[in-house]
Amino acid sequence: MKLKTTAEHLVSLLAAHGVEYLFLNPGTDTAPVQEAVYSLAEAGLPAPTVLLSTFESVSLAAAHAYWNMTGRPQAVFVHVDAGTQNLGAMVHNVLRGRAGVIVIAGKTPYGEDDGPSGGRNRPIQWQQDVPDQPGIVRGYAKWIQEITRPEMLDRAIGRAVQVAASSPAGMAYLTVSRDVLMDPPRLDHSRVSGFAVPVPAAADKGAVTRIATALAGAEAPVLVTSRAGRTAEGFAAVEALADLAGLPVTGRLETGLVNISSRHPSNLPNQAAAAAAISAADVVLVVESDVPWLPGTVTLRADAQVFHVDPDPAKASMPLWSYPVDLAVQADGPAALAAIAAELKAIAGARPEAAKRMADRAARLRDGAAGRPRQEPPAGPLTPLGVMSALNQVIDPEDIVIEEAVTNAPAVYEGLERTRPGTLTGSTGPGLGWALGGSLGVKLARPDRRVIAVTGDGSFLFGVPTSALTMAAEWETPFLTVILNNKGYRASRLPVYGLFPDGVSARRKTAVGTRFTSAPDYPALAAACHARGERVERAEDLVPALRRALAALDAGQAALVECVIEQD
Ligand SMILES: Cc1ncc(C[n+]2csc(CCOP(=O)(O)OP(=O)(O)O)c2C)c(N)n1
Ligand SMILES: [Mg+2]
Repeated sequence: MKLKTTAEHLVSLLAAHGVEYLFLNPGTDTAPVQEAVYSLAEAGLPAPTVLLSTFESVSLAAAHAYWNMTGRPQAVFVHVDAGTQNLGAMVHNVLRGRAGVIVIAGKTPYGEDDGPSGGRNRPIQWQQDVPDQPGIVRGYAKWIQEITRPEMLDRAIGRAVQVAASSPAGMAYLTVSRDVLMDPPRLDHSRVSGFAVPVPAAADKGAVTRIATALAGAEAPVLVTSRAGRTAEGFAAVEALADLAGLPVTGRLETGLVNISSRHPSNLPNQAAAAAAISAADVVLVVESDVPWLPGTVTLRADAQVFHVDPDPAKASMPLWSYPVDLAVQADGPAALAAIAAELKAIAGARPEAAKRMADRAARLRDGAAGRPRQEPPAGPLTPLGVMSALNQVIDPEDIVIEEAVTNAPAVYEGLERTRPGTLTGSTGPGLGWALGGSLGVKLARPDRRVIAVTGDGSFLFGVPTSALTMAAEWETPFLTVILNNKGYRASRLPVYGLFPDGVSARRKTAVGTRFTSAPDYPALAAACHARGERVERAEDLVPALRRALAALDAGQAALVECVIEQD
């Protein structure tokens, strides 16, 4: 088949660059793309699978989660400026989560004709002509390009994939107008090769030696990481270094990933333990963490040495970032950890006293390990930790949990067993409403696994649940949502008490704008969207309810379990 339109060329190029999914919310701008998908299919030519998105933020979270699972960027097609605006806070999560994603937005046509060239023929196409459509995402996108001519398309798509996937990964934002999409394609010099994604940087040899030497000589070192476990190799490298150096590991401050098994003796299960370990440390190794500790909870030792390894240790996207760092190393975290472990092994081989010190530390960690999470009473009112105990009883080690539990995130980290890489993921960003779309993306990437979102009730509502659950049915990507329903925004109430301990709100034991007095009937909402829903109020009822929900998942239906929790 000879390609007829630039839209056909666009869709072909996405497939040629390995984009498997095109999350599409169509509008007048996308007609050539919609036609291209069918025409390529009829000609037997490859195209990404198109999945209908009924809300843009949900599909962007899905693409972000797909990246978390695979390291492969997917494409989200949105309708001009309005669709771009509906990407909402998920754009921020992509930035902070360093997720490689491609967003393509239509742009209103340049031409003013009513003919076949795709020009303007509806009033909205003048209204859509805004001065700075990419400005909507400018503070967050890694790279922005407007496709103004058919002959630039191959480079625009090649660059988009290349830039999105290169470390630190991020969003490539493209705009393309309907009349350009209708133009005949320029295939004469079109190429898909030569857009190499840079190999992640290895750490400088001298820096690796300095860090390994410091760890070998340290009295109380600690490893702080938020993302080193993002790959199976990184997870293995964290555990290998922890075993070798007898290092406590903290990676629990930012919402996110499992970096070390919750059963590993080095795992620091909560923020208090993390803050204590960092305050006591003479060597602090920070690997891929944006917020290694809260200054208000940690006082570094005067003699502490801080090493910082990150693909972007300068944190250029954060105007104020002033953690004290003695040696900053620009490198891929997982690779650097493996190199540090290899160097440390060599040092241990050459210096028996260092080997003994590290082995003693590892033994002390094993002796002092908290062991399995605290078990909650099996009956009575539900508590967040009780929900985790119940989940531990019913989910498999390979099931994948998405965490958006906000003030109950510590209960997830402390109470939920996650022992394998990639089995806990999240937005690692500040925009709530990620978990439902994220679950869709995880399920697409890992169709063989069960996917379980643990969310606050507020976060569930931010996730556009009617769209997300409908999309789960449409895409055949069922997931289970466990709502920790404390009837509102606890995270927005506690700071009022914190800043005004003797204030009116604290005295009234409530704060404006934080209580849901007319919350939805969550199981009914689920039922309206093809999902199985259940409400649970007592601990003894939760395990059977979760089992019923998981059975629905196994039968291909999304499920929701609302856990009613009384919290201040
Ligand atoms: C998109 C977005 N809007 C608003 C906020 C501010 N915010 C942070 S936490 C929170 C409340 C979350 O409520 P819920 O998920 O029920 O968790 P809880 O605080 O009850 O633990 C809000 C509104 C945000 N982070 N993201
Ligand atoms: Mg809540």
